[in-house]
Amino acid sequence: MAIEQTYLMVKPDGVQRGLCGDILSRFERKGLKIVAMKFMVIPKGTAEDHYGEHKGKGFYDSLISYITSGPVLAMVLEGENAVAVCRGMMGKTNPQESAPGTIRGDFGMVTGMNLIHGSDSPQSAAREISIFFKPEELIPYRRTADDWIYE
Ligand code: DAT
Ligand code: MG
Repeated sequence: MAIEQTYLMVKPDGVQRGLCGDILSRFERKGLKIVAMKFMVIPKGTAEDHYGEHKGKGFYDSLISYITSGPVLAMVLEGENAVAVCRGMMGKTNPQESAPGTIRGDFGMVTGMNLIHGSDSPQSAAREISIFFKPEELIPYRRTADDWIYE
């Protein structure tokens, strides 16, 4: 299985509720490796670029206003099959349909406040990483714990 990078962000509700640590620790304990991280308020144009696939949908304006309403914790995580692994840990888009044990299933109540974003494919991941991070902000390093996470 290929090593992938994926773009994750704790959305403004997750930051405001003090859940950055809980959410990040789930990914760390799972075995994902932190490659980049940034605490930022997303400029409107960047949000429109990131969520371009949803332009024209009924929830688009409120989505842009929510995602730019306060700081987010943006990050790139790496691991085997990282895109699908992280999506599974996030749960379904609607937290009420997300299984217990997932981030949205454990912490969220409504779709418009679902705490976390994660890329939905390796292609989306590459696109989203390039929106939020410069190439030199992705830090390559050997993590000794990988010897005890992967066979
Ligand atoms: P996901 O975040 O699970 O990848 P998505 O890409 O379909 O979901 O949508 C992006 C975000 O837009 C989602 O996290 C919350 C919001 N959203 C999606 N569908 C919605 C809907 N039907 N009503 C309100 N907000 C919605
Ligand atoms: Mg999506």
